[in-house]
Amino acid sequence: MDRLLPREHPVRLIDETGRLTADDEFATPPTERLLDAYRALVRGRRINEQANALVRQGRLAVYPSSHGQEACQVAAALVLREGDWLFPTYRDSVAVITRGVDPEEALVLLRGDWHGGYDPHRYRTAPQATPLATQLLHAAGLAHAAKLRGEDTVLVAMCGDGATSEGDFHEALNFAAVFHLPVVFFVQNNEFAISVPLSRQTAAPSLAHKAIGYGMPGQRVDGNDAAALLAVLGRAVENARDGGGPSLIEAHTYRMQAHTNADDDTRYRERAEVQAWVDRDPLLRMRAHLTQAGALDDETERRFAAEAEETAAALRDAMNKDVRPDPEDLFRFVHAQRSPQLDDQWALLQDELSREAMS
Ligand SMILES: Cc1ncc(C[n+]2csc(CCOP(=O)(O)OP(=O)(O)O)c2C)c(N)n1
Ligand SMILES: [Mg+2]
Repeated sequence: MDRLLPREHPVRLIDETGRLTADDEFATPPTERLLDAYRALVRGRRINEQANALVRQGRLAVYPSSHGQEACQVAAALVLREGDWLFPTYRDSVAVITRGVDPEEALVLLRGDWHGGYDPHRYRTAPQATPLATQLLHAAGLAHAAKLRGEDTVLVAMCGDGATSEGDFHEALNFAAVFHLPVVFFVQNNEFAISVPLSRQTAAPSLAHKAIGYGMPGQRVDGNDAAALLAVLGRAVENARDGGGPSLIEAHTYRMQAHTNADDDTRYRERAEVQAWVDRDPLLRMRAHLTQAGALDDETERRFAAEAEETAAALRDAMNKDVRPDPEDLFRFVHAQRSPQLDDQWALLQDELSREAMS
């Protein structure tokens, strides 16, 4: 039974100064892989900055930033194979983009488009869920289907600390455990659900401790250590692929910015607390490690920065285009046949459009 319990301290492979810390159970991923992760971290950070700027310019309606959580974001995507599935939340745009979705396609929803901008089947990435924990049930359902079909598919289903209080979280984990499904439930514990701190969310010793109650293994990992995340998530994914069933991974990280631009976090947390996490920045930690290891020179650093800048510029150009949404699209793709109520609304819209055309 002990094998289902998480460790007392989160798994960590690189400390805050960039030095390796030996671990009996988890090996540090090869330097090449860490370099890939660093490249994705640099791009992810730049995307977060650009999206925040686009909100201030009125080009995006809202952006839930993953600034400070980029190690979780890139690791969740990098541990999956092409045929696997990712189930992200509204905060996981960087994970979606690291998975291969074009940044414009990932963010277009936040500009006010009426639907998600990418094809979930093409990228094997579900739409980013806003209703908390619903995506965990969808993931369990898809995993069940894949298992019945004998497919070699593993799923990473993401959620926040707050989402673990939802009934859907319980149902998804219970179902996945009973049916022994290949799902890795990945909780980014960033200490807050909007203004509600973790201490008001659970009385459990940790969120990963919940796993034993479902009969699956739980593990805790330093959420700002990309190497540890790749090792722990990677092991959980391969275990699921080998028929080992689901697991629950809790990453300990921190939401460095407000919940979204619509939130004022100075009303519920001290600046000193936020400041303390600056030293634990996942990007700086990986940079320090790779530099100490002699794997990152100025030239590579410049190349990564230039790539990230290109991504940001493309995103800016795309979002600065004025689009005129077609209101008739609202009726086109949801129902094959319109209900009488929708017929009435359609008539109302046609009336408005014809009057607008005349004016
Ligand atoms: C079912 C449901 N209830 C309430 C909300 C409103 N809401 C949006 S985000 C949020 C906080 C979620 O916190 P957490 O799960 O920790 O994720 P984080 O935003 O920190 O990434 C809440 C309560 C929602 N989106 N869905
Ligand atoms: Mg949270």
